[in-house]
Amino acid sequence: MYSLLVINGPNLNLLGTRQPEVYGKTTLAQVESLCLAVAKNTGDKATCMQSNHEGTLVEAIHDARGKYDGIVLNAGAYTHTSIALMDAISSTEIPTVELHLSNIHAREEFRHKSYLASVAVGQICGFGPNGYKLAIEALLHYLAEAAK
Ligand code: CA2
Repeated sequence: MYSLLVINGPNLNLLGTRQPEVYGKTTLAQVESLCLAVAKNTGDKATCMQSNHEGTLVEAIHDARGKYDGIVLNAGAYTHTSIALMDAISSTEIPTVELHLSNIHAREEFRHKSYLASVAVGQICGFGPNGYKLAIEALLHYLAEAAK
């Protein structure tokens, strides 16, 4: 059984309540329920958290060491700005999948740059809430392969 931490960053608490044309109608609570169900279905465990604060996200990644086998991270806009989050991921060495609801490469130029991509095991974007399912499945597969 693997323990996964699903982290959502700034403004993702607003999911389903604003800009449905960009981010859809699914709420964060529904996304988190999906994550718990996907992990439970494979006999694994997911824990979800959200914060609008960069330092809280950095500390959540630090605290994940020894507690979680992998992280699914939608860092929101910090993806495009945060060397601190990049350093947190690389220093904890916990396999991390970078996740975005929207296809960041098909949006504004400033969203094309991700500081997290170089330290993540991979990036999933553009599939809406189903991306969380894909990210958990990819991470579980990665962990199982790494354990062989
Ligand atoms: O597509 C994604 O998941 C993003 O990480 C979402 C971030 C954005 O800055 C990234 O470039 C891509 C923004 C999250 C804002 O979430 C909202 C949800 C509902 C209403 C307003 C904002």
